[in-house]
Amino acid sequence: MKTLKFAGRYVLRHWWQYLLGILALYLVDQVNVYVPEYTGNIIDGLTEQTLTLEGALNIVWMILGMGAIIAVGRFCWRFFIFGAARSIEKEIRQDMYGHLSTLSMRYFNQHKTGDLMAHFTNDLMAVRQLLGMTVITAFDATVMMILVLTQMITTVDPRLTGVSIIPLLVIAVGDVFYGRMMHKRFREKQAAFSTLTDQVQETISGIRVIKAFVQERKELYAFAKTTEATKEKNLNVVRLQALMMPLMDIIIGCSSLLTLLYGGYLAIHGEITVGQFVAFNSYIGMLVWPMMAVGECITSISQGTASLGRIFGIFKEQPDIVDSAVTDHSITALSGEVRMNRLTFAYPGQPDVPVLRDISVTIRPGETLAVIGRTGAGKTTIPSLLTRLYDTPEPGMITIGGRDVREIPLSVLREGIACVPQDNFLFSDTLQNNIAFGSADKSLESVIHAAELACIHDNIAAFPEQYQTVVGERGVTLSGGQKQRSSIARALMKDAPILILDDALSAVDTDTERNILDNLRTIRGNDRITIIIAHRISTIQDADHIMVLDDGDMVEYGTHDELIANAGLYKSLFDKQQLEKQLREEHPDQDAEGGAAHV
Ligand code: TTP
Ligand code: MG
Repeated sequence: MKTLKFAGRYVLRHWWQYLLGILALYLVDQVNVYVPEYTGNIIDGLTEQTLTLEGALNIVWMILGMGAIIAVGRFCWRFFIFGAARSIEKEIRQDMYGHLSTLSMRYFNQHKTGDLMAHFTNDLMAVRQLLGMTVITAFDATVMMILVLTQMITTVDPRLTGVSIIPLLVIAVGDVFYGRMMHKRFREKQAAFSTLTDQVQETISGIRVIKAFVQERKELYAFAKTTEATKEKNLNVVRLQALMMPLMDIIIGCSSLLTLLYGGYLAIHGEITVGQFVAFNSYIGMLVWPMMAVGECITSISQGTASLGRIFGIFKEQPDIVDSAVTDHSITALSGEVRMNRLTFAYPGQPDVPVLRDISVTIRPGETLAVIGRTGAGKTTIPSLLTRLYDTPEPGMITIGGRDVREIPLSVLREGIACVPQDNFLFSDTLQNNIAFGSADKSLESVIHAAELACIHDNIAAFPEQYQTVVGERGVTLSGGQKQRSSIARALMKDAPILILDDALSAVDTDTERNILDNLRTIRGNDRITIIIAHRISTIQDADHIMVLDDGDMVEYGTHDELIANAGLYKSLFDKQQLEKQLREEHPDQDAEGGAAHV
């Protein structure tokens, strides 16, 4: 019911288009049914030799006029109703996109990208079909059926009408069953097709792995199986269609035969004229389509409403993380210290597995906090909570300038934090646009300045198209380290009070790393906060505070010297990485890159 109300909101906005379209449709139908009557009049006039040339010409003009009205009318109903359906499709798509982007990470983690994409393609198409073609078909079929039957009964003969429509009723009833069977086969066909596209997509994105493991042949066999299955499902649809057409012809044939026999009998006995007989045959032809349309409408309505339901499902979904009653809109910028107060957090859906336990730290403006720990220790979870991709279970667990993050307007919070995420993502766009992505100032000078600070300028300057180089799927592929540094430049462009680098230097060699860190120290000054997450001690040893995380617990906290003196996990990591460094220096040929020694 709510789904219908949801669709109704969009339809009502276009009510006048529907009204004009339906009026045009009605006009076309009304005129259409008179054409056989006039043709019949000519024939009767000819047989009874009562037709004068002038009378014949009048009728011809009438028929021509009707033809013109039909043509204009057909254009109009298409124009108005299809136009409305396309507009509604666009509006729903736009609203859906807007709504989807407000939803929280939880929603995106729970839904597959492919499913979300299907809402924008298949489901919207079914809705457009429902609001366009199905509206037309349902209205047209009903009106046509009523008008033609009335014409047959009033202008020809009720008995003949009764006899000749019996076979046509079989079409209407049979069509419902046909529709059901077709629906099932059609769904199977669609499912097979989406498996096929999934497979192609996965093979293309995984092509490096397939080649490296020499699995091309195996993939080809697997693909052959899928294409075979798809062909089979397609043929299932075609077979049913192929069966249907001749059956339909037979039934229509029966109807014509009955008309011929009984109608001929009536004509011979003078109960109807020859003209009426001819007109009646035309009417029978006009009834076939409405009968067939019944099944079509039922299928399309069931598909369309199902799709509408799925789309409505997205709109029902409420974003979890929004500005609320506690939000203080007088806060317009981030300032002050960042504090974590006994921070404990578990991801939604796994409340019994806290990934952070009882973490308390304070970072004052001008300071740098480093976070180090094994993979899965909970490091990335800290920036996710700071930027409110997820909310802390209790207020006060994370405060900035003494205010809980929930009290800070979401846009102020996120604009005030520049984050280089671990899975640095570049859009299929130019490097200039990628680096300037989050900032109002998109000038090339500023972009170059940020790129210089992130030590990526020299690489970019060496590309033939420099900052206009398109990266991503349609452009050049950057190395892991180049990507990381471009993402750092993007974050530096924002010049935010809080900067977070999540494992953002892991693919950068140690010399470049040093340069970037020196640059950071210079530009961050003594009023901004920097949080660096890393695996490599060389990245973080100069930080003001170092937090060592182990399986969600803060096992050590202090400066580099304090932690070394502490002789705990940090010291053992340090010793291990020193040893690896020594080994590399003794055998430089084995690892020329000086890559990250992972904890
Ligand atoms: P992270 O905080 O992502 O771990 P990390 O950043 O320390 O690891 P890495 O060095 O590899 O980047 O995850 C901590 C734990 O939380 C981990 O066990 C996985 C779990 N987790 C979820 O359950 N759901 C999620 O959405 C994420 C991101 C993590
Ligand atoms: Mg991480």
